[in-house]
Amino acid sequence: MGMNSITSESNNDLDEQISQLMQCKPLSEQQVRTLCEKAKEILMEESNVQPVKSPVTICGDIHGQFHDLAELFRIGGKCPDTNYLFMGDYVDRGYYSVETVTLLVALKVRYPQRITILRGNHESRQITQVYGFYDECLRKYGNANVWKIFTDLFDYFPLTALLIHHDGEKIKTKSRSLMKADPNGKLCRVESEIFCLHGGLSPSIETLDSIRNFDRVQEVPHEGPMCDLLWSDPDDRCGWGISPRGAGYTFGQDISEQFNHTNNLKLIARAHQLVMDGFNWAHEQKVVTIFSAPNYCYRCGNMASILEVDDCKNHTFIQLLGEESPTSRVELRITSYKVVETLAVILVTYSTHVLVVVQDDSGLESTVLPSDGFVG
Ligand SMILES: [Mn+2]
Repeated sequence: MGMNSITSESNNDLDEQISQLMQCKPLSEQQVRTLCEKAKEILMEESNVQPVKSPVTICGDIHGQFHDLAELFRIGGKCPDTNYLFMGDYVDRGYYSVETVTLLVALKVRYPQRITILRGNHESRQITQVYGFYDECLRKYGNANVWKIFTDLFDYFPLTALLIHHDGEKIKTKSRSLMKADPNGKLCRVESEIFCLHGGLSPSIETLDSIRNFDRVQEVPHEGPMCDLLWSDPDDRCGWGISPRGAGYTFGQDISEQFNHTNNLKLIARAHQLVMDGFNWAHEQKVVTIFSAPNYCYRCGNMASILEVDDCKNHTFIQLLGEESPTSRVELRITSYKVVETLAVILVTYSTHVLVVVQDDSGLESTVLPSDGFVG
């Protein structure tokens, strides 16, 4: 008896709720309330720059397209067998914001170390009243309570994540011998690699530390650094520009290069923009956009993608077609960027919805950690 039996009982309940949600059946208001109370406890302990270990699969906008999210899990692997990092915009636009966001929050509560859910600009009281989540809650629950519960929870979602190379026990084992050779243990440090967030950079933010320092538990403001992280977009023009969205900024390659250099980053991974292939490189591969809602709004005809980052820092884009995509194309779209001869293009045909997996070297893999030389 005691803690263990309570925990396993609550896990049983959660497992039942997750399998109900997987069938696209919403929870009751009381279940949502209890779930979100637990989620708040977990999320409030996370950082504004939440550390995430590889291997992990990075996903962009979902926007209430529940059946496409279910397909994403079928192709990408179930949580917790696969670790996930979602970069926001779970709600609005699609018909199943309630089921989508409830499932992701339930997975977060059940497997807090296996899934990270960042905040997007749609995880906001103001935006969800315009673009669908509020109305959907009214329709499905008969009142706005569930909308209130979720939008209160959104204030606790972390704003960004830092994907760190995970060498776990290898490093620990190695560090003993390394400590002899190098008492400072410099070779054992964890390397920062990929900075993940929904929108983009801010003229008020130079370092990751400045992000760590502000109080994120509030509605997304109309301006300022927190707003910019959720609203900004990369642009072909240099410097900062006024965003046509009316919030955030556009930022050029010079800005991305400076930010990555200052913070020892290889790549900024972000979501927020519809891209037809599901992913899109910018700024000479300093920035990548990942969008995970195929056939966005059930009519855009775009592919979706997710990015798998493995232990060895290989990164692989998996492209997905929506279940309701107007296209039935099964042609191979090999969107390779500087695919190098040492890496195979992996072809995957799990279902009619999947086209191609491209193994893309593009610099990341060529970065070798000092510790790599000691493997084996
Ligand atoms: Mn967005």
